[in-house]
Amino acid sequence: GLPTSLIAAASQQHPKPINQTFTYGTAGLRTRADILDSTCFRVGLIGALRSKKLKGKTIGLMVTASHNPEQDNGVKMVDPRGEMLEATWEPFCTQVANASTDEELIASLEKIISHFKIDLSAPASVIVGYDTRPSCKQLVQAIIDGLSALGAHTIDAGLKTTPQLHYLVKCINTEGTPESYGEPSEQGYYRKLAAAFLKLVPASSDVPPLVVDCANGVGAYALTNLIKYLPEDRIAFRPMRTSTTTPGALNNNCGADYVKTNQCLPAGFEKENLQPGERFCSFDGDADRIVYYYLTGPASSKDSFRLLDGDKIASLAAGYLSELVTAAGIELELGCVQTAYANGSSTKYLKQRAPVTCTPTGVKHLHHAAEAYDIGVYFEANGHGTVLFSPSAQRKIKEATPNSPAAQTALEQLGALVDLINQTVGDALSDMLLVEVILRTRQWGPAEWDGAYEDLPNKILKVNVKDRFMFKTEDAERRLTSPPGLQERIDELVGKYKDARSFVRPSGTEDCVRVYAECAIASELAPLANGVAKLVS
Ligand code: 16G
Ligand code: ZN
Repeated sequence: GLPTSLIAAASQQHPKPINQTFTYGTAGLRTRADILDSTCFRVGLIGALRSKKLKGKTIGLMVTASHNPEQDNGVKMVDPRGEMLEATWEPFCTQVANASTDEELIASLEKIISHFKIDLSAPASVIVGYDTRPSCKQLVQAIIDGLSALGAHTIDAGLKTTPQLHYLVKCINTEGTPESYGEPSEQGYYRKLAAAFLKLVPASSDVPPLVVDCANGVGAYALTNLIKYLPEDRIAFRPMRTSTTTPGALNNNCGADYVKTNQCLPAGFEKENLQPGERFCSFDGDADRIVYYYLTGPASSKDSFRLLDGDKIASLAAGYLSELVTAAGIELELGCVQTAYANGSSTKYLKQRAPVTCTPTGVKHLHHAAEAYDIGVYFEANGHGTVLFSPSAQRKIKEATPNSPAAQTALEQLGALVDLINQTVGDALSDMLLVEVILRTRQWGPAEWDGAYEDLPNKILKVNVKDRFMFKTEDAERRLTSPPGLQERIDELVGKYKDARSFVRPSGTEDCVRVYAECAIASELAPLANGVAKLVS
């Protein structure tokens, strides 16, 4: 049975704050860092059980609160194939996190053990990574205390981006098998990405450096390291917002979320002598999201700013990949996956080229839907996304006999792309290299890329409500089923605007409801969005 006295003794060191409730949601468990200690200890316990359930396969725990403020933190679990925790475990995690006494804690663990028929004598192995937040060190110690209480083998991965941790988990579990995903080390990650990139881009070029806003987060470390593996004559970078130890700097007025939400440059960029036509991109705080942007005129003018968000990346990637598949002369179905937040113009553009699925928000939904295709391109508008190649697609790419030199080249490029693109989760570094490959190959600047379609003016508003759990959705979050009558009122309002669309959903990460609105005429956007927000509040 469980070592109950050991667990209780360890739990004394990590008391649960009273009157706090935690929920394992789309971002794992996430809240203010100063109330997260007990939760991290308990996630350590659960992590050990999850690994035991999987007969000692290594699972991952990542400590990060991504794009959220520096004083927040969170922890999420990574399954052995580098994917998000199996959803059936989420409510159990919530229960364990909320147990208010040691007896309740033990009982909630027993419940997991009996529900999932876990053999406690099985080994457990857990790898832990964390971002640059000052609270991480202490929270990681709490996790390790939880893991130790159940005797789990613990690997401290140190400072990592979220996608690097996903990569490591997958590598460890496939090491020495025919499905080996790569060398299970941070160096192995850079080597894999760099080797694939260098296969894909021509030797020399006079492309100006890519300006990278690292959000003052762990992406700054990762980019600095990655650069060592990429000769400057193949790709040059100008890293910005790399102050990872300046208190309060993380995600502050910079980063992918700031740029996407405010649809403007990171604060202060206008003083950086940035030129129209140059490529800029922003990572988020744990480097699993990326958005691009560029200027059409002086940085001081807000009208010069052009955003190339997750939807634009999806359109670029889908267009390029489908051409390669055709050129390679192989039969592979390419499909795209978006959420309701995808700009209507992007959906229209993609639908003319490939099947498109819409899923609820959250990577696990998109990832799962993308697995239905041979090549599944999934992106959230906020810049989280990747491309999945099914096992059979990977086999076809490897084993096909090319019927022309052009087909041979296309097959080689597809093979390199399988390695370049992080197959476990959206990855800012990997996605950045993918975009750079495509732009080089097409000899496009950002304006040519942007030319694919014109975004509809759009806006997301945050609305504070009494109880966000009253808001229930259907049809991939595009329609409300509750509160009763509200959807009809939204429909009526939306009907008054040209090419308008709006939806309302409860946030999975914050205590609020979000309103999305888009329409054809820019001046109508504010009245539409505010009108819907008013109906909601
Ligand atoms: C989480 C999700 C992200 C989603 C966001 C929506 C993962 C790993 N992350 O950060 O994909 O866009 O939540 O937040 O699934 P919201 O529910 O607060 O709008
Ligand atoms: Zn993130």
